[in-house]
Amino acid sequence: MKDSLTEYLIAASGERKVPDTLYTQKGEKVTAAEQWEQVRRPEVLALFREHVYGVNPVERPDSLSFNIVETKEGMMGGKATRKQVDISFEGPGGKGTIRLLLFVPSKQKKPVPAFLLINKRGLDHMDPEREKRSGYWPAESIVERGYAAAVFWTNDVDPDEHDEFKNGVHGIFDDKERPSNAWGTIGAWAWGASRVMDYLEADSDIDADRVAVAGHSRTGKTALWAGAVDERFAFVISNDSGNTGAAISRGKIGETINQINTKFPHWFNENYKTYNDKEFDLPIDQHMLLSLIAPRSVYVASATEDEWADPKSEFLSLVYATPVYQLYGFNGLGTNQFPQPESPIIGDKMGHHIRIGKHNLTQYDWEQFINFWDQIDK
Ligand code: GTR
Repeated sequence: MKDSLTEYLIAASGERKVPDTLYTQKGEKVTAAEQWEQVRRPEVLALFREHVYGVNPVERPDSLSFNIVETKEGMMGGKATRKQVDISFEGPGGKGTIRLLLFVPSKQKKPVPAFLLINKRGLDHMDPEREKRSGYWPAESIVERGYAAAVFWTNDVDPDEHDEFKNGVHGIFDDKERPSNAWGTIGAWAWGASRVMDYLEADSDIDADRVAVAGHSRTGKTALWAGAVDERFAFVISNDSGNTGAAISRGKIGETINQINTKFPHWFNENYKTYNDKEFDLPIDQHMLLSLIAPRSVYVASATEDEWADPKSEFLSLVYATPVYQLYGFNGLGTNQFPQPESPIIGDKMGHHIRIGKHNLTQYDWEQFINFWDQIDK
């Protein structure tokens, strides 16, 4: 295991130089966790807000309220209690509600740890009755392994369309004139995950110190940003998140910043568009996003047939984020060798696997996330 960032870069990427996370804007080298937390971490967070994901106009609104619409025991053949909770808020432009669906293992001693999925695929994938099931959100398996399974739908926060930021939480909270660093849809979804966390903290069945936030693809990007901003998430899972998710942008294959900004102009802030075809001008790269999660656990999953996301660039982010974990005495993956398919790495606060197959979130992926957390959490 190499211990300096320069050695990582040369060993893992050859020519692909990325910004060094551990130099402050004044050019001082960060050598201690305290210095990271007080000086450099806030700088890096501010850079991501300013240049990529945007600045939120609001954090937890004073109007936030929780309405437990239902608590139903005896679900999943008696193994789970189902809760449905409306998380509501109000701003100058109106009101909004996020519906949380939660299955809590019945027989286990409370509080229990939880996995929260940010679901973009719609309500078929979060059927409260469990008639429709899929590997995308295998709630039965999560509960079986002793974790609460929580999910919300991104559309409740902000529909995934470019409508000049009229609908969703943008319509509720944004000023008329949106500055060039204003939050986009991914920033809004991450905000939604934090509001769900506000509820989970208030639910005595849930161990709020052990909540994982997970997402696939566009919501994998969201999970990483949510975990970077909100330090209450103990574990952050990115599945096939690709461009502006886990993948290093400099030298990335597949989707580019230009392509993502052109096809999804509402996902990030306006400033990010100035980096179209100019990845090398960015003051950050995506390993710095993962660094913001330190010293909490982070897991990056990829798929062999997902060149658009670029598995190698996703893996490199973990390698390049390792020096920040080392400030806390954690070794990260413990390797900079890209692994064989379906040979998961359970490292020191970092996990990784590359599944055989296409861009998707599957039962196999979830089993690895749970295996990782079983080990880390003991
Ligand atoms: C693609 C997009 C990716 C990824 C994906 C998804 O069209 O280019 O960045 O987010 O959608 O969310 O499935």
